[in-house]
Amino acid sequence: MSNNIDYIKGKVPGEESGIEIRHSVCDICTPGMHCGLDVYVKDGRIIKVEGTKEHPQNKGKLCTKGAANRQYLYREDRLLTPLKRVGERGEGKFEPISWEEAIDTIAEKLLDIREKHGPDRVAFYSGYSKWYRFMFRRFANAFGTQNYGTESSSCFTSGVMAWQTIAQHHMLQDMGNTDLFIGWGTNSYFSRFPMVGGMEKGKERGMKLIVVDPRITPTTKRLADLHLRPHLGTDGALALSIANVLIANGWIDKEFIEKYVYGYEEYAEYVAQFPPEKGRELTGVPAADIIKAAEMIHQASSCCITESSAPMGHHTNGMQNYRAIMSLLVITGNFDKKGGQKPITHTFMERDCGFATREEHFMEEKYPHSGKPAIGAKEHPLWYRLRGDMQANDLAFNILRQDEESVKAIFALGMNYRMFAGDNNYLEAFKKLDFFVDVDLFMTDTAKWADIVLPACTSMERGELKTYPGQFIWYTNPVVEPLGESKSDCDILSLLANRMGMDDELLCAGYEKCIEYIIQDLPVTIEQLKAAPHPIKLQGIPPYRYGSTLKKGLDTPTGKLELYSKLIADNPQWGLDALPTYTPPFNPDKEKYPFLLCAGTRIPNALHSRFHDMPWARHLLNDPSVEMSMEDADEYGIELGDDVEIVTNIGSLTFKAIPTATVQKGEVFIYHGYRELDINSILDGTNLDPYSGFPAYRSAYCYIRRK
Ligand SMILES: Nc1nc2c(c(=O)[nH]1)N[C@H]1C(S)=C(S)[C@@H](COP(=O)(O)OP(=O)(O)OC[C@H]3O[C@@H](n4cnc5c(=O)[nH]c(N)nc54)[C@H](O)[C@@H]3O)O[C@H]1N2
Ligand SMILES: Nc1nc2c(c(=O)[nH]1)N[C@H]1C(S)=C(S)[C@@H](COP(=O)(O)OP(=O)(O)OC[C@H]3O[C@@H](n4cnc5c(=O)[nH]c(N)nc54)[C@H](O)[C@@H]3O)O[C@H]1N2
Ligand SMILES: [Mo]
Repeated sequence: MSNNIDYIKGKVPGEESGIEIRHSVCDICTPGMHCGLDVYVKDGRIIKVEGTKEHPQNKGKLCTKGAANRQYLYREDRLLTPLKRVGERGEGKFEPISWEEAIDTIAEKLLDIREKHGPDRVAFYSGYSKWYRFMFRRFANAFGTQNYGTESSSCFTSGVMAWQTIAQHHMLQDMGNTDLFIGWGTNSYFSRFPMVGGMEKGKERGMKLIVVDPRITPTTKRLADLHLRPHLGTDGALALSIANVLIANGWIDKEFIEKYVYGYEEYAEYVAQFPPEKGRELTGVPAADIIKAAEMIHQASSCCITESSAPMGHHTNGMQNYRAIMSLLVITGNFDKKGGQKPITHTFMERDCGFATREEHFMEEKYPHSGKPAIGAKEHPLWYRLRGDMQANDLAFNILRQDEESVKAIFALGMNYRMFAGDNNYLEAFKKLDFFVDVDLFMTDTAKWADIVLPACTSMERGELKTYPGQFIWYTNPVVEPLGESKSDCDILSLLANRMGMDDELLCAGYEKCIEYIIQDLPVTIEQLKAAPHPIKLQGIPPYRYGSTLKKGLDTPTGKLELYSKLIADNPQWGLDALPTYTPPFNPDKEKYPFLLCAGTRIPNALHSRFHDMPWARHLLNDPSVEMSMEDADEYGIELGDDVEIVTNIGSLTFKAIPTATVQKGEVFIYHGYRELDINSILDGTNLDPYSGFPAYRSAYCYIRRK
């Protein structure tokens, strides 16, 4: 008996303890990770989680957030039943209802709005979670609207759009084979640790590394051969200045340009305005470092640049800066060759895992081409042309206008209104809605505004398809029963599709049938995948052949890589530049607002809105803080822990000061997502990138006051 207790205390799996290890995935961050979990289960409850050694993604490791999966699943505010609002909207008063009543109410309301006002008066929105998106987009489109939008209106897509204007094709770094890797705004130690392994391995085999980051970080200190420190949001000028040196020295691939590139002459003429001294003036990077970077690119036999989802895109000039950066690879011929930037094969959930599925077709099939253009089409025409979906940063304004195009209902999966710059606009917009449904794991500040709240379950309580680079594929099994009456999002969508009588067999048939459709060309079945304890490697898939995309020809308007975008040039009414021109981050009055505010650089123990209320993660950095340079702290008489007020054109908030040698003078850094000190509530929701529609979270402007 005492032995048994010891086995239990020690959490030793086996018959004596009754503890079993089951395998699942962590779905807290993006499908780009989805690390393998060993979940220790006793009597139907999770008692511990560890990283799975055999898993190709994390090989046994877990980050701070992943290690908190048990606490996450059993958070006290987990939703356990469907809820119906009983108080005023936003008051947070609800009573439990049955699933039947919830689904009936939602179906009736949405169908009624569609009949009376048209399908475009309902918006379908997804927060950061992505696992259900392929079904959700199809659901919205089958309902009849293009107004499907996601958190990716602020994340990742700006870079994809930059590549679309250049190559009509999304491109990724071939880091495993490159001679020179440029981590442009990369600190993977905090935001995506599996990439650190790739960089370390590369260094072992002699790969050189340039990191471009205004801050000193573990990545710049431990891995960078050259650290370039531009001011926030000036990366476009830096790239153009490096290009200037490359062109002036003839360090470009003339043959490649002649054969494959459109608009080089116009581009070279523009770039002539950015000699290194001008580059220094605009970015703060010493001219010698700009020249050094160009030399390193010239000396490398191959070069690629990381895909960054946030630091480049979160500026008023974000997409243009991306284009300027990626143009460096175009003029040096580092495209579609070993160690260069590689065209992706679309596998599943925006990932390139080395094989193709039918996910894209599944998502596109029901798109209402003749429907009304999505919200944001007028404000951000390039976004609309390249994405076809709603730009969610325009949604609150659409509702606040209260005209014949204003949305009357939102159906959301995992909405966090605090993610939007100027998020108070959303609170005003919620008040104007006829109907609002939010599906979440927890009773969030957004769910409190809904009329119906539905309880979703986590990845450990459901089964789902997973794919990983290296031709890995898997289908997980639930490791515990869903808590309370919670259900998976895809089951909820399918219930609704049936109740609404949607003309879509696959959605009505449910998640597994949809997946069966998506993987129909692969040499495996769902049953085989479910039976495997870990992801399996698909056999017989031919590897990508470098050069094959160029050989086939590109789908851009000119059939070439476009330094000068023909699509943009042909649409002068958009008022956008066909070249990757540089404009400094918007600041209406530099004397009044001398500081650049970067609101969001990742911290290891938080993920957006989700971890601030979890003591296990929160205690690692308890106070919402503002990091600033030692020089500025001295000048303002600020010491560690002092209260510092951050004042923008919208409002002010007070944070605890962390003076640090890692930050440059004139810049302040604050993490987002805190409910009690929400930086987005004092950012300007109209300060958007005209190309992508992304908010300028990372080059906002402010002044500071010591309290
Ligand atoms: N721990 C943790 N990890 C996360 C997340 C999280 O919330 N917490 N969120 C996930 C999500 S959704 C995303 S999009 C990714 C983002 O992931 P990353 O893009 O890797 O993360 P960041 O820390 O935001 O930015 C990386 C570095 O870019 C620098 N940087 C900021 N602004 C600029 C700029 O204007 N120019 C340049 N050159 N560098 C700049 C920052 O100083 C920082 O060191 O992280 C994902 N991973
Ligand atoms: N100031 C500032 N703002 C930013 C950023 C920044 O850097 N600075 N970054 C931007 C970026 S890059 C991103 S990606 C966004 C973050 O995007 P958000 O959508 O704000 O991300 P989260 O806070 O994680 O919120 C997601 C919600 O989904 C819920 N959820 C989790 N799993 C599931 C599930 O399986 N089903 C359902 N139905 N719900 C689930 C969570 O509980 C949470 O309430 O924020 C953006 N906003
Ligand atoms: Mo993101």
